[in-house]
Amino acid sequence: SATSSVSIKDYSSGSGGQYNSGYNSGSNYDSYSGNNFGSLGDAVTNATKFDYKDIPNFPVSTVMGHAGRLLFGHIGSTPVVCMQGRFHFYEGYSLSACTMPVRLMKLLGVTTLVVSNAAGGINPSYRTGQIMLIKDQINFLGLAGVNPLRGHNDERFGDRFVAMNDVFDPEINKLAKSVGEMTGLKEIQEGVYASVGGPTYETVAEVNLMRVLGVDAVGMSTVHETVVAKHCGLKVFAFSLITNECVASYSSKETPDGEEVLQVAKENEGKLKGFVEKMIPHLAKS
Ligand code: R1P
Repeated sequence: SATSSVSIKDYSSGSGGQYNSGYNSGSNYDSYSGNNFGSLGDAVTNATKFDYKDIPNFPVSTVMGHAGRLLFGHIGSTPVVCMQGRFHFYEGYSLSACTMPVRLMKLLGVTTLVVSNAAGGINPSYRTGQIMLIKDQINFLGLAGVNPLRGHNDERFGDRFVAMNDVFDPEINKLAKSVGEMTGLKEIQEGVYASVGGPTYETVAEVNLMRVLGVDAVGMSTVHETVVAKHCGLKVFAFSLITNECVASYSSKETPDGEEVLQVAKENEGKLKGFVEKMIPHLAKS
């Protein structure tokens, strides 16, 4: 999200650059993948920017808050590729189209993918504005057979079967917690992210089901991106901004809406940018 945060992913490329990006990229790039946090792109210095619509065969962002731009530049001394805007299943794209940029980053030479997202808090102790470092994920679409790796396996990227128990590194999250605290983030959480197809938000019964299942935060992205990143051997660091507290009671008068998500994302962009700027050099080293 522009936010996608700036999802930053790290890429490594053969031609020698060392990038770190919100989405992962090639020559030791870190990449961000973005969502509703467009200003994360401001962390990228001397950025060269390409609108998705000008890149041949690239999908375009159709969701508010996702600018639809690919940035190449640096954070500190680390080369990064940054996606300002990601692609979601509910936009009508297949999961393989949604995750195509992850493979592009791999081909560019990215080594580490940083993924950010806006998520609803399922854990009753979570509050709007908190950051949750992702320690594990539940792939609801995947459990139902809708997986970006379904179909022919392209051996150039990875093996047919993919271990998913070791995607998120506890040591990186430990480091991220201390880096986050140093940059002024309060009450950083660490939890389980689950993705649903969207674009509908969750019913009360679904929220309570997810609580029983051990979900801490829910969204409509990220999980399929980390699947494809793991398949092609990228390191992954992922976090959520809790943009709303999911409604778990029929007596509540609250309802989630996209404007609120964007608003909370905007209010927190500055601190997320500081966090990502501090984390990238550590990720580039690890
Ligand atoms: C819902 O408000 C939107 O915000 C989140 C959800 O997944 C959904 O797309 O976006 P990102 O996951 O792209 O941050």
